[in-house]
Amino acid sequence: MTAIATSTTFQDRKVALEKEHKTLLEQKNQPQNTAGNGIYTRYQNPVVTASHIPLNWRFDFNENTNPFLQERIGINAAFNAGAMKWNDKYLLAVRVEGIDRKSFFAIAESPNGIDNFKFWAKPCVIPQTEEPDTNVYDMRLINHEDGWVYGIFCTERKDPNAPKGDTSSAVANAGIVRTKDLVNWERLPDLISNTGQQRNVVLHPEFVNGKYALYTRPQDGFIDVGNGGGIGLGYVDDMTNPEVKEEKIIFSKQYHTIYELKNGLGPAPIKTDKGWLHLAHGVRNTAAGLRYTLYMFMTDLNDITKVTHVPAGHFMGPEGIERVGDVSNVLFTNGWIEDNDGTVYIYYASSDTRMHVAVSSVAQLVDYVTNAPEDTFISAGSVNTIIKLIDKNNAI
Ligand code: M1P
Repeated sequence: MTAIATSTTFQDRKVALEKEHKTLLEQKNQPQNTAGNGIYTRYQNPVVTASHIPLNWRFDFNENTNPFLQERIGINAAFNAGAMKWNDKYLLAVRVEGIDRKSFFAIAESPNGIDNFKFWAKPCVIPQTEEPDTNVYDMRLINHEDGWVYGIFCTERKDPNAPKGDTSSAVANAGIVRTKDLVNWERLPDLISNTGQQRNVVLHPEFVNGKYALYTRPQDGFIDVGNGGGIGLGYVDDMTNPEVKEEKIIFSKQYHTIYELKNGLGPAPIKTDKGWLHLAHGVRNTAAGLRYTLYMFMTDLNDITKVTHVPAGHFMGPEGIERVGDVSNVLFTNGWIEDNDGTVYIYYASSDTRMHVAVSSVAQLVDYVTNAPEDTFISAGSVNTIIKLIDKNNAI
């Protein structure tokens, strides 16, 4: 009797699991049904979640060794994905986080950029340096003009100088891999810099005066900025010896802004006629904890250290279900794709839990960045900016 009941359970569960998974993966995504802000359109469904992870990564499908068809390996979240178009497909290098807290990378592919994301057969195998990474996350994919696709990610290891009993403190740095096929990854040495911890390091897609240009985010700890902070820029002669000797801060954190506590670059910038479009995140502290929003700015085509335009405030902030997750009130991005027709797919994660897409275009983003008013840094200035717009509208 027991054997029959178990067998029925196994088969029924298998059919139900596969059906549920297929339905989720093949669910069509639609734009949100609102007039919106004219800058971008959010889509209704998250594009990748923990439930999108293939069933054979999680379940042992051998009835003899798993008679109850239990989930043997749990996945907690799928978020903070790098992105690129590759062989006409839209790829995300997703940060997949297991219930064991370890993050790793896996490629999910969609035919249209907005739905039907399916993971490749296996997660990415990232070779180790002499000192293994305890945790890896937030890969930026950069198709560099040298012909390699680079993956720059954060590698964390336990802080060797943490006081006895401190089992949380980590040292963060930029890990670097490169590939020609997104399957075989060559590990290069970690970034060498003299400015403390590094997260949110991004490679500029073009050479600058024959050198590789790296956007950095130097600071002493996760929250403690110490002598660092801000989005920095440094140069490297050779990515196989990635030493940044000097970093210039090109975008500082600033009092009473959405990047008051810290900031960091998102994906590699997009080149436009007007300048380099940048998407970044800014963090401020609140009574409810840290709030992460996305903002944009533009740098000069001929001098990438020069910020030419910065609209005031956030470009996207957490809304609806985006506000809730493992680390609530967080939007984070490290991937976008500029399509051949100028469409821009903005991939963003909410609350360190799931991935979403918003769709815009280079024309819309350039219009936004160059025409939305800049911050005046005081309330009276904000009022003045609004009154100017009212007067302009009244004069029509
Ligand atoms: O939890 C929010 C984010 O915190 C970090 O970002 P930052 O270093 O800019 O504060 C990262 O760990 C990121 O992965 C995470 O989403």
